[in-house]
Amino acid sequence: MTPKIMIILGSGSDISIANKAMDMLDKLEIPYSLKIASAHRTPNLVREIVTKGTEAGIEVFIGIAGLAAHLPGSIAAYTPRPVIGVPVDVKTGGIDALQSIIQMPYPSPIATVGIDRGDNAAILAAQFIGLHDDEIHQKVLKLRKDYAQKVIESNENLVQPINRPFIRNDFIKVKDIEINKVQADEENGGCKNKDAEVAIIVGRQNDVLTAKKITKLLDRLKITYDMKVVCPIRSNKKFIDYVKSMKNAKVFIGVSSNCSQVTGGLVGLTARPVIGVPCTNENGDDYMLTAVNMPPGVPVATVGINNGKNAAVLAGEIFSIRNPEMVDILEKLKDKKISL
Ligand code: AIR
Repeated sequence: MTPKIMIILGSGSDISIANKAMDMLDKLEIPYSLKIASAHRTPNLVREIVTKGTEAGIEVFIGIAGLAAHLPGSIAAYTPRPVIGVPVDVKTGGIDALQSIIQMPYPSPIATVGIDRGDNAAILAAQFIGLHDDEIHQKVLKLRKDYAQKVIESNENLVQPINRPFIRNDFIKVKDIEINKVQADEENGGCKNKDAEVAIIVGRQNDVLTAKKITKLLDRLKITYDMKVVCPIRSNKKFIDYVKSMKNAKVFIGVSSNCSQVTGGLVGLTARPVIGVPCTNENGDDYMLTAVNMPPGVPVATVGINNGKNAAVLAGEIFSIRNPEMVDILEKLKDKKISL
């Protein structure tokens, strides 16, 4: 049987990060393949593995590499399947690898996760496949519950026994709070098309320009969407109501500057894949690091700064896994771009 996920490492020295991905896939009971091939030392091996893997039925690729980490980008050159990139901290805290992976040009996105986050790459791959495989989606839901349970247990086991003269905790008991139940007005969430395939949430008016790049491309890909400008901090109830009212959406795209609260808020509210588009503010500060470096359990598939178009292409690639028509549309789009 061909596995659905292929992990490719730039070098044997990246194995500890691959182990995090494999541990997670073992936990989720999803078969995978693991290969080592360098984009620079063995480019032809990358091409052969990826081409053969795609032909054999691989649905999602995970590229793990450090330094000038061009591996995920080269994988994307040989497959229409979504590619998840994991930057490895070899030098400069992994920032060199992160930039090499995330800042891909249109129309070749890499769904980038945080530095050394092999575990989140595995979860993201499961989320992608979970869109058309309910058994895997159920496993992702269970995993999210386990992560939440760990927080509850930390409150019990770590905080409760603390005995200090001025600590006062008993007035709120975490174990009495129903953590998985989110209060939301799903009927009046403010969505215009509750059956849209993609929900786009924009944190503030200034980021609408970037969001428009997404909608323009989704129109060309014939993917339905709904879009709302709502800030999770300034209008928290509206944000939650909107996300919950879009519960049928298969993919969420958060367009976020200012600490990336949109993407961060989204992953807490949905188990579906969240694509993050980090934006710049008027001072030119970018929010890429705060979008991509998510903790284990809650990945954000982050694309390059202000690169709304790549977010739309990534959504198309995720949908194309079991949809040959979408593969054709994407191929045409890519060809057009190349013959500029
Ligand atoms: N690498 C390998 N070929 C191209 C790149 N960028 C990366 C590997 C590894 C780092 O270079 O992914 O993270 C160091 O590799 P090595 O083999 O020298 O230990």
